[in-house]
Amino acid sequence: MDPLSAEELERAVTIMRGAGLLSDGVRIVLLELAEPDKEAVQAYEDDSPGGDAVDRTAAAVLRDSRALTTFEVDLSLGRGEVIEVRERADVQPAVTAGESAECIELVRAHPGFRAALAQRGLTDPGLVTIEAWGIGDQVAPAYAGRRLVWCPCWTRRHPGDNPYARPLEGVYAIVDLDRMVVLEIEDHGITELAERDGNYTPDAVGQMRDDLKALEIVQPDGPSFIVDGWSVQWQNWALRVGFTPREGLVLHGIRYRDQGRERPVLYRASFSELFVPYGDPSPGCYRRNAFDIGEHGLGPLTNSLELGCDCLGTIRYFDVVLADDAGVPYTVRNAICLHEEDFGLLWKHTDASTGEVEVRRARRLVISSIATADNYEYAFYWYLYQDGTIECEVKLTGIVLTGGIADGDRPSYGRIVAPRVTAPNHQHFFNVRLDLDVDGSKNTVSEVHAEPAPDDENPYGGAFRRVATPLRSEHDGGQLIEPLSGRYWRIENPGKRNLFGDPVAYKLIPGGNTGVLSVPGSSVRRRAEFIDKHLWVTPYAPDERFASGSYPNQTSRDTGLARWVEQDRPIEDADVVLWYTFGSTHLPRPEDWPVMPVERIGFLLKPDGFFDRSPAIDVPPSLDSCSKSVGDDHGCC
Ligand SMILES: [Cu+2]
Repeated sequence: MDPLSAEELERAVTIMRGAGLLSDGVRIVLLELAEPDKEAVQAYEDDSPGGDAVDRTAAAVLRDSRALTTFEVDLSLGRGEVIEVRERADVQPAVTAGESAECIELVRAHPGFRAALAQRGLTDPGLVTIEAWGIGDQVAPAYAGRRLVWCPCWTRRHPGDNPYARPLEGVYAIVDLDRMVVLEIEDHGITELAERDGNYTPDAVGQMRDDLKALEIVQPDGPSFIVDGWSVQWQNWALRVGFTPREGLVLHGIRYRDQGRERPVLYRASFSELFVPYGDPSPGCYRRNAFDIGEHGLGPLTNSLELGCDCLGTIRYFDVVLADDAGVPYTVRNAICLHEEDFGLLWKHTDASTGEVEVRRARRLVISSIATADNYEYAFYWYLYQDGTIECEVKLTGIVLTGGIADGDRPSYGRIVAPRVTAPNHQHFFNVRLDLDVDGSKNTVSEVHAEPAPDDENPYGGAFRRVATPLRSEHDGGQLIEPLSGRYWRIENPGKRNLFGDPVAYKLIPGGNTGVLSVPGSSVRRRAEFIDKHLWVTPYAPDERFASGSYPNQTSRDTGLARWVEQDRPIEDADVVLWYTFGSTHLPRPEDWPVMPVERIGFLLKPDGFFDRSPAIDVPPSLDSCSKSVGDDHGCC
């Protein structure tokens, strides 16, 4: 499960070159480990072969810009040969970083674009920020079948200025990436440029507040985790950290050691899509519907994290290696951060009769990675807790996307965040693929909520009960949140019983979430059907990895979850995969400018009869000798 190393990436490129697959005009869109099939992994673990070499295989997606087609390649690194090549003439793979960079310079040099700049009094195209966005399916018929992006832009006065403070409202380029030509410069008329800089560095902000005292995280005995290669142990948890160019951070084989036995919980967890539709019908916004994972991939967007800034305390970083679209490996240093955090209270009770107090502090293991998608930052966090809980959280920050607006106008579909600068309404939808194996692969998912007892059992009117309904096939698996009834989903193993004779289980508890605001039949809804439901449940299938299908770029219809579940396959007592969609409706605020303080959303996986009692009961009391009481004479603890 280890991500491909630099040597393996180079070897994969050599194999493909040797097979004549990398002729001029061919770009490597994706090159990653082809993970061994789940059954093979479980058989390998069961056999404990003691270090027998397993053939490492890789998968690549190639775009041939001359033949105008796409190839999927499977290759064996061990045997040094191509296993299979499949032509996919029906898809547009993700846009590579190389294509984006070339396209942006092409637009910058284009005479029509320079003329549009000149009309706005701009003489230095070098100061213009240009972005290459997936165009979706809202394109002129003349462009059908072409590999396209569209390019909005902004300008700055100095190279160090906030790149989004001066939108060039109304000027958009459309580029054919295969032929690498500008097809069109759209010019919807001049909107006066914003005056203010919107800069946010300490220099630009000026006086920094001066009343913050040092707050240091000290772990004099080192961290409580053990790392061996990509495998991690912490408290009773064990897992493998992974990373793919498309999904970014991936977690494998999460297990919990319970009374000497390692019990599986989650076979694989990953972000399968991140979709951001904008809710403004203006020429600068109606095409802004970004599939950040499917159209670009999180890998190339991943930050090199900085010690003491992004992550505080005793940190173990993981570097990752990716290949650019020419097949040259490059390293993202400190791409994944592993550390522990104090998390306040774990449990407490004061015995009122004796005054005896037992209190425990909570610690959590944090595994995180941060991606910059143009203006926005997405920080992805997985937390493991001492009480058996797994939490997934996304922190959204960065710069809200901006458009220009004339003095005196008020935006109908956004908010003014600075003079002549508007931030349009939008939604962020994340889909997390959770291949749960709760104490084994055969699991059943139930919808659970609470409701008042029936009248004949409810003489005092206050009785309420838990109602659980098993989801039997994929059609049942399509579920929405229902906060008022406390709906959650229970993933149980019918073959494993707890002390009380009940099937052991975990439950998926929704956190902040939202519904969809674009109307049925719209481009947004057709292309991203996975946002129609908060939960989807499918039987495990190795090639079903992405909620919006393998190739959402330029689709007219979602080819992922919504199509797969049409089979209505059985999901009871099966190796199930849960796909949880959670979103945030972002109606921007002036306080989001110039850089947005983090917004948090996520969900929990909590044991629900998985253990026979609280697994956190054996956490020892702590006495932190560094803590001190100030402002009075009372000591601590
Ligand atoms: Cu937002």
